[in-house]
Amino acid sequence: MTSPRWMILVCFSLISVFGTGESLTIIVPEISNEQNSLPAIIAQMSRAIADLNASHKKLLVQQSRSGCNCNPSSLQACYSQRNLANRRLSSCNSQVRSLGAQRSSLLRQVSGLRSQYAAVVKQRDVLQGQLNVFVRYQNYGWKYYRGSFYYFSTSKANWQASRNYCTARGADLVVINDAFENNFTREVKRIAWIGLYRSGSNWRWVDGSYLSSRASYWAPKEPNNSGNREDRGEIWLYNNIENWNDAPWADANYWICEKKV
Ligand code: 2F8
Ligand code: CA
Repeated sequence: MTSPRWMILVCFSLISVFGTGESLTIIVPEISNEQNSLPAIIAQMSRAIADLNASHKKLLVQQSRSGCNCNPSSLQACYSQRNLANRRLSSCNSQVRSLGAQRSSLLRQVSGLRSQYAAVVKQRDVLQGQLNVFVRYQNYGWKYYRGSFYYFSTSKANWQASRNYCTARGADLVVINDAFENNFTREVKRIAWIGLYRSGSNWRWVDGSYLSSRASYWAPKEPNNSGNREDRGEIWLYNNIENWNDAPWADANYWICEKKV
């Protein structure tokens, strides 16, 4: 049934039937034995042709979607486009990797800058606080010397009242830490309370520290606790480097306040 001879006959018959309209038996009388099966064969071939047409249509649709024609030059153009697209994709991938690395680096920088910013904000607040102190004590008319503002009183009071005056202004009676400060405070040129008091057998400063033998400027033979009632320190022989005396807290003296900045 599927021999070439048979196929030729079928095609010839088809041409005869569809092309000329003449009867098959007239043109090819010798294959009359196969006449009965021809309609089935024709129907089968028609279906095959219909299937092929459908596949062809499908391929055309796919081709049009892909934007490529299937002739050799179009295919070559498609390959070139594919290769170009691949190169661009590869370049994009490198850029993505490079941008990823840059992003990580930038994130590290941002984190570093955040820490720096926090540190700068802290410094700014410290400086702002110091500036506020400066403005405040300048406005009080206090004198600035080596990191502190000083107030030299113009009236007299006992040791505690003198101290209260200072603490009410955010300061305290002066703590004399070294020779510079000793010389600066002697310039008061008056007997004046300082922030020194007896605590049992020790002398202490109002900041809680104990009097150091390396920075003590007692006048000769002082402190002597004269009359057994001298428990506070004062600038006394102010013309001398060693000028302090112990005196009763209730005495009325000038005083010196200090505010560290
Ligand atoms: O001679 C030193 C002596 O002088 C005065 O007492 C007489 C002082 N008194 C007062 O300042 C109140 C003593 O402290 C001082 O030791
Ligand atoms: Ca004394």
